Amino acid sequence: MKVTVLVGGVGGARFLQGVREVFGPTPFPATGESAGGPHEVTAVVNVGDDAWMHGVRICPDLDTCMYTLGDGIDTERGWGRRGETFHAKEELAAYGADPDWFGLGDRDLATHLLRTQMLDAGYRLSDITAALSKRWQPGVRLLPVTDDRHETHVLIDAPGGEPGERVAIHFQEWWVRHRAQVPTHGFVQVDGNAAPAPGVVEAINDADVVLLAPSNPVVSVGAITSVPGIRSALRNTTAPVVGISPVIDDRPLRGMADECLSVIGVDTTARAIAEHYGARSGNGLLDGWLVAPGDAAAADPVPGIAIAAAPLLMTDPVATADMVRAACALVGVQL
Ligand code: GDP
Ligand code: FO1
Ligand code: CA
Repeated sequence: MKVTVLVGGVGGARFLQGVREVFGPTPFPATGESAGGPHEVTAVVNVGDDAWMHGVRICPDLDTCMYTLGDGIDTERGWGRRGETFHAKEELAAYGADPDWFGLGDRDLATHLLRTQMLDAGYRLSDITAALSKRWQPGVRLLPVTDDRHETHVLIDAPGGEPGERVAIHFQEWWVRHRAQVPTHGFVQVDGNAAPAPGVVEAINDADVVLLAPSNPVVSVGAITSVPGIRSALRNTTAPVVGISPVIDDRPLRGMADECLSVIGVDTTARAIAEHYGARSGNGLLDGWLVAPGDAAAADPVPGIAIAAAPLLMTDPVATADMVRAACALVGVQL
């Protein structure tokens, strides 16, 4: 079976642990031999968070997926390497180098240095991700949604500006430096001409099921679907598309998804997010939507979207595997 999952960082990575638990590991990078099992899991990963800082390319969601699946993640923080130190960051700050608000770890820096060298040598981000994954053996095919720049910027009130004057800052500056606590008006991608990376559209077209991880609907899933060609692939695939709510009891589990949703005028409820994604039978993306037990969406479903309830806490890969099974069952996919 071919399973394709749209993912962001922490929520996406934890969900992929459950997907791998159900379907077994997919060798990545491919070995050329038929070493894999009967299933192939492909993750289409958000690159909207990516940034250049201190001369290196940082890809937080790709790295969060790679480190989580490769057992190198700091599980407390959810991002970055376990056993991390921050000497390089402190030295940079001592020179007064900007930005000084981003937690660039020493171990993590090795990943960014290698990625940057490979980019300078002309390799594509998708090839580089495969090369870095040789070390981490994630057991899931990790594909950046695009090899092109597709960074999310955030429209905020211009600091010290005239009333109504706005500036766009990088998503990382908004998220990490301002903790999303500044008057915010919208999200934009820096380049409208990004193309899907090789294999991404095929992974959606040829899938037996497409899963939208319980990732941030705006700056993770939304940034993925804003790459030209992705929305139409999702709308046209013969595979059912099923999403898992990142909201339980009208609250995101961690992170600031509620801040992102309120900027685009969507309530932090599972039903409002399903409505935002929309039904594939209309103009939207979903055939099915998995919500937490007792969620009001189960009693008041969105027309065209099948809804079921299941425990949605990703406490460990085994519990998460049950979520994956429930999502597949909801859209009639037999495992
Ligand atoms: P980020 O890129 O690191 O922000 O991570 P993602 O976009 O992949 O996922 C963030 C979302 O994951 C948040 O909106 C959380 O609500 C959601 N999330 C985190 N843990 C859980 C969980 O255990 N269950 C569910 N259903 N959602 C979760
Ligand atoms: N998130 C933070 O809140 N503070 C940080 O200093 C920080 C550093 C960082 C370094 C590498 C990396 O891969 C991720 C990092 N993150 C940090 C997470 C990153 O900002 C993510 O993009 C957000 O969590 C949203 O997905
Ligand atoms: Ca992210």
